Parts: sequence; C-alpha cells; structure tokens
Amino acid sequence: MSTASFFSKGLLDSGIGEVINPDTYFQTNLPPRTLPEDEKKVKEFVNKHNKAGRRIVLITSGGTTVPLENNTVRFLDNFSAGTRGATSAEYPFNSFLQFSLQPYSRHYTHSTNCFLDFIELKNDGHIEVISQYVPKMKSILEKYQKVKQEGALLLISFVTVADYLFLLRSVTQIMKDLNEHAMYYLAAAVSDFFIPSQKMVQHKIQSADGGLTLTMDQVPKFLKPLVTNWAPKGFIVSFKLETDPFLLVDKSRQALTKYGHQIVIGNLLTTRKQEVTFITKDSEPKMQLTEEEINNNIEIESKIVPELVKRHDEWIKNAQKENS
Ligand code: PAZ
Repeated sequence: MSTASFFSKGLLDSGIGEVINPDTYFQTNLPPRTLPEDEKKVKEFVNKHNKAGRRIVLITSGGTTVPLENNTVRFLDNFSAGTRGATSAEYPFNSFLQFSLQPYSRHYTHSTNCFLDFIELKNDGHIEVISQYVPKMKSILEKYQKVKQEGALLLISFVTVADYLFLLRSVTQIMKDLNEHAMYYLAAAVSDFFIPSQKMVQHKIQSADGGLTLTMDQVPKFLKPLVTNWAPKGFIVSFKLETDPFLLVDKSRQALTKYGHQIVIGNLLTTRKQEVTFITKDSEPKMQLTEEEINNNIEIESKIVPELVKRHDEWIKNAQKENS
C-alpha cells in the first residue's frame, strides 16, 4: 500500500474566560492570510494521490501558540518539539500541517545534531559528509528523495492556535470525500485557552505596569465537529498528553467517549518516546519499547504507525462490507 501525507505544528490560566462553540470561534477569529494558497495545494495533493489510489494521512504535529498582544511580541506555547509527527511521517505513511521539526531533516536539526557537525571542509575547498556519518545520511537521503520525487509529502505550516484550527477545518473538509480511506493522525499540542483578538491589547504589554494577570477564553473542542461533520467516515486518531500517570487512561477514555472517534493514544510527558497506550472502545493495550530497542535507537513511531495502518485496513474493510 502506498500512502501520502500532510504534517502540521501553546498555556496559562489565571482567570475564568468565556466558553464559545466552534462556529462562533470561526466567525470571530481571522483565518491565516495563506489559507487560500494552502487550500489550493492541499486540493492538488489530495486529487493527485487519490487518483493514483494512494491513501492520504493528515498528520498534525508541534505546538500551537497563543498571542498575548495583537502586534505580537509575547505568546504562550503548548509543549511539543514536533518529534512525534515528524518521526511518524517517515514510517509507512507519509503527510502533514507543521512548525518545528520536519521529517527527514529532523535528524540534522536538533541543537545536539547540528548538520554542520556532520560535514567537513577539505583542503581543496570541497565540503564532504564525514565518512562515519555517510551510511545513515545516505539511507535518510534516499528515502527523502523518493518521497520528494513522488510528491508524497506536503508540508503546511501554522504558528498560532487560530492558524491551526482554520487549517484543520479546511484540510479535513477537502479530505471528506475520501471517506474511510482517509486517516487523521492528530498529534499537535493544541492550546485549550486563548485571548480573542478584540480582548487583546494592541501593543506590547509594558512591564513598567507591574505583574501580569491574564484571563483567557476556552478554545472550543474542535474534535466534536471534526468527528461529526468534517470527516465523519474517516479513521481518526488523536493524542492525549498528561503529566500525571494516574490521570492518563481515564482522561484519554473520556476524550474517546466524548468525541466518538476510533483511537486516543495516551502518552506521558516523561515517557512519551518509550511508551504509549492505545485507548479504543473495548481495549487499552500499552505499547512499549524494550531496553534493547531503546539502546538500539528504535523509535516508538516505528511500532505505532504499522499498528495504525493495520487498524485502518480493518476500518476500510468493515466500511466496505457495510456499503455492499
Ligand atoms: O512533539 P513531541 O514528540 O515533543 O511531543 C508529542 C506530543 C506529546 C505533543 C504528542 O504525542 C501528544 O500527546 N499530542 C497531543 C497533546 C495534547 O494532549 O494536546
């Protein structure tokens, strides 16, 4: 099976803000300026790969910022380095909405992995990859070039939570006709709180005025309209991040029950790279890397993605049975 994918990339509450519904949110906030251009790219991408009989996966990844001023100098960010989405996009499915780390180049962009440390300047002025790094870089480069040649990866950026939500709504609606063949892999860390533009100060907040007290409104729970209206037949996987191990499974199950999608993958901040829990309607298996796998730099996404592809296959088969 070949697939194609997209990939994408804020919190503080010190008061009680308003709660609005998703429609009001979209009516009272401005879409990103690049939305029409991004929609065009996504339509072309979806049409091309759909015609070629490839499955399409929307991967969202990275944090979402919440500006504190209309002329933004300061903002709050939700934690995410963007590793989950960027890494997942390199395994058997590839696609996205993004900021921060990107697939393939992520191996050479961390502060501990600066690409300049992998190359050397020769006496004749040529620049070469240091020989010990060639095998790994060659293998990543081959995969990257293949994906590029096939146009199997579309990168779309977002920064603020508003950018993210407008893009998410547009992309899922463009993918709606793919029905059960579309997968939504929602790993972005989406802020739960924001300050509406009309309640935000115009200019940089001045520290001369003393401490800062913020009142934020709640970002509406967009998973509800996504599951019910934007992508009602799609295979939808969301992630849930917690820091308290005693809350993880309960909070993940609450999300699954509330929104009615297929899987919530629960993970803890401290162990997210070694362990996740798949919460489905009738099970909650843990997926863990062994000590040996950790020592061999195996990435947990190399297990998550094939498992999801298998479950998506079953989802498609069941939908086709129901339709026949
Ligand atoms: O990008 P990263 O690898 O640093 O972190 C990934 C993650 C923990 C943000 C992701 O797996 C996740 O749980 N996303 C959902 C976050 C949330 O509950 O809003």
